[in-house]
Amino acid sequence: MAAAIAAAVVGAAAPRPNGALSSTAKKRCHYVVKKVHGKKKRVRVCHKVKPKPKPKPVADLVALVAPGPSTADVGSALSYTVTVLNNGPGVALKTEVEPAIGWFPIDTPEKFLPGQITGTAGGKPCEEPDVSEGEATFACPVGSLASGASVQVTVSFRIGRVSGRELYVDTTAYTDSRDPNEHNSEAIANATMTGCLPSYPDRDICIAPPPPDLNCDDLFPYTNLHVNWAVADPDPHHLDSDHDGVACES
Ligand SMILES: [Ca+2]
Ligand SMILES: [Ca+2]
Repeated sequence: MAAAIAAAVVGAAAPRPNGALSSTAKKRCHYVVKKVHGKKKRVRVCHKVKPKPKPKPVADLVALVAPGPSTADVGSALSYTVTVLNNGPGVALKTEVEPAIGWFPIDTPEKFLPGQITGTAGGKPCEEPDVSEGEATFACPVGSLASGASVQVTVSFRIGRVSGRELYVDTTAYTDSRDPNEHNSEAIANATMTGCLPSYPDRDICIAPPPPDLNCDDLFPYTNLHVNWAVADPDPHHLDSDHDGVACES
């Protein structure tokens, strides 16, 4: 704890570097006897006292996803709506809703452009999605949400011609306030993909029929985990050129 001889600042808060006085800085002062130029003098010594942080409001955010389709065609467009409600009792400060869509509802990287996955929260656009590990996540800032208030979050995307066989939209609401129940802050919707080619039954991968005629680079641009997988005739995408029943050999 820094102590300062207060000859120049007695009775006033210390000026901040920018010249403004701190509204929160408080001082606790007392007098001590010190020798100044050989003479004993009473000198006022002050210590800064940090204000106690205000307790955070308590706000129970609840995420509810509207029932969506239980199946979805590979290559089709989908939209999900999630309602985030503040069950109070206090205000939900800096509320943010984060939808995660998995896995890989996209085509090739060149086709993964802004706009392919979009979201809005209370009518305002969400941030651009971040794609990794087969999941697209993005943040939708909401701001303060009063007790009893709710906001609608809409997520829209197109399932790529390659996807998982199970799709999920996992939406979680966060707040800077204290949420006493984090379990109900998350809502998940699932759909099973339909229209997958039976020639490619491996690894829970769903591939749509041509056109276009896809190659291995199109299918798994972000990872090399999906090499050497099974192919059955008629192999509409011609992924097994040597006809040994294995596609995309490593
Ligand atoms: Ca909650
Ligand atoms: Ca082969």
